[in-house]
Amino acid sequence: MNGAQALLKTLADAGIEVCFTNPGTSEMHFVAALDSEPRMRAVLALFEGVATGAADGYARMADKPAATLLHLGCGLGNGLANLHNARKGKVPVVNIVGDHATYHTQYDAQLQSDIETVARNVSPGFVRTAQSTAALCQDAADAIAAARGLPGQVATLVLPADVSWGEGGQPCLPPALPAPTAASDEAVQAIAQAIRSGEKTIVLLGGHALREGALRSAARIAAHSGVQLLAEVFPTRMERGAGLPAVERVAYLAELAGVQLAGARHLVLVDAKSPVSFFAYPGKASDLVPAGCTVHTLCSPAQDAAASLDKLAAALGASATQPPLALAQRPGRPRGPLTAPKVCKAVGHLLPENAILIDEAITSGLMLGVMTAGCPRHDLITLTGGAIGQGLPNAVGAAIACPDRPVIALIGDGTAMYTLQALWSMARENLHVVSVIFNNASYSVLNVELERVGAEKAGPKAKSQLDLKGPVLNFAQLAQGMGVHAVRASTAEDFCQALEYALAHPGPHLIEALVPESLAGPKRKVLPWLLRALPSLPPQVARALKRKIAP
Ligand SMILES: Cc1ncc(C[n+]2csc(CCOP(=O)(O)OP(=O)(O)O)c2C)c(N)n1
Ligand SMILES: [Mg+2]
Repeated sequence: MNGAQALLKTLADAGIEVCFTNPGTSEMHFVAALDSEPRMRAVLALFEGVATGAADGYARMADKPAATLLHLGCGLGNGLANLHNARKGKVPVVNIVGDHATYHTQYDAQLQSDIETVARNVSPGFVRTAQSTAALCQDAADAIAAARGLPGQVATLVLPADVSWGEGGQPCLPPALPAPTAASDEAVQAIAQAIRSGEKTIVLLGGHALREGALRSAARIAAHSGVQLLAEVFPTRMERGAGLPAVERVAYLAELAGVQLAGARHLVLVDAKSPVSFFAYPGKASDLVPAGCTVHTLCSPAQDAAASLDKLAAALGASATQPPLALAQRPGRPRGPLTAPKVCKAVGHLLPENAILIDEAITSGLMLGVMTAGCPRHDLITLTGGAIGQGLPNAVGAAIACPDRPVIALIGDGTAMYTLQALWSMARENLHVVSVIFNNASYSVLNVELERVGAEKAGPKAKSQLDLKGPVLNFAQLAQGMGVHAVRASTAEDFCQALEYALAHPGPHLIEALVPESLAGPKRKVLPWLLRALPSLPPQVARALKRKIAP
């Protein structure tokens, strides 16, 4: 066996079944070896950001890593943003980057670059360059173990061409999956005591605490002890819908998050990070924990969130409490000229059982949460690292991980253009993905941010950096050019019909929703004022306002 063949066997033996590739010459032996390993599915992406985002989406839904195959430092660089999103989401990825043959690097050929330096940013826990064919599979086993460790991470294995083509590869098995531990007795007791004090307590759920088992335990605790539950702002994967506990997410806008967290004396972190503002703004706090609030950690992302919450529930005597669950209810069928909230309403009206919903709709998705709260149960995937261009690639990976589940990806027009090539992979693999692109011809959120940051009055040059009006994109045509069935909709009736058709016909579809900006004109002007006013309003009024702006 050569190195590449042994590497593929090692990956497959470890249960890694999919490799998202964008190869070059230095990866040719790996590519050639793909046919020697029938257990490995290879999925070509036409841009590295699609390959890495697909690996991210796959692992979120399969709960195990996929591999990537990228071309040297430049290919890795192209894939970096979505590896960043995976890193922030603690998603396992075995990231394989081909390199020149070991003896070739001294010549500083055209594609020579410092791959490890690029990789360390997204792969801080594991970057290794394989040095010999004989040791390659041990390196691979170590990378697999690192990727699916506690918590999951991106592990980068750099694969020099001569290590790949050399003879004498020896497949090996990675160690067994690690078993996470539950919260310590001390942590459970201290938190139970804080909750029993009766002081206002918020339990912040993140990571695996947003899966069914943990959600139910958390909801029992909330119903029994009167604590409030919140979910982290951008979940890696959240199970929700009718029959599951409904948990409100921390708002993206720091001022709104401030309203949600106001008055808390205890904040309990369950596989979650203490909340911070997405960006810094002049004169505003970065740390969102209110003054006088003590932060407790029930369990870290390396621990078992569900078991930890069970332990806490037992300590509080809440194990048998029946928590309230989201009722089955859908919004009505929207009518009239299409708007972004009506698209969200249509999705809520029609969302099928067991769907995977990917939200990268930016300002157009403000109503998505409320509109789908009572839908049949589904998984929600969000933009964990803030690097846009995640959603369409995630949809590719999610659909490959869950071939029997419909995937609906809601994507902003600006965002869609980062990794639009994902559509081609959807067509090629015949994936049942409905991509909904909100064409509002704007980087709308940046127009909001421009008002919020208090920058100098924007002139035409500044404004032109944030609008997509000339030329207006035609996503239906772009999708058709990549082999995806696509239509444009400018009325709610047309949109609903297109969504019904797409859901009923397996395979990739794109619906281009022609919508006005959700936050434009007077709404956009008044928003910064409202946000600034929030801290001085009575809590009831502030909460009502929060629900109005971002329900
Ligand atoms: C990799 C990356 N580049 C740039 C940005 C900055 N950014 C955030 S949102 C956004 C525009 C989003 O526009 P669109 O998808 O059309 O959504 P809309 O704001 O119109 O709702 C940009 C460029 C980012 N977050 N990540
Ligand atoms: Mg837009």
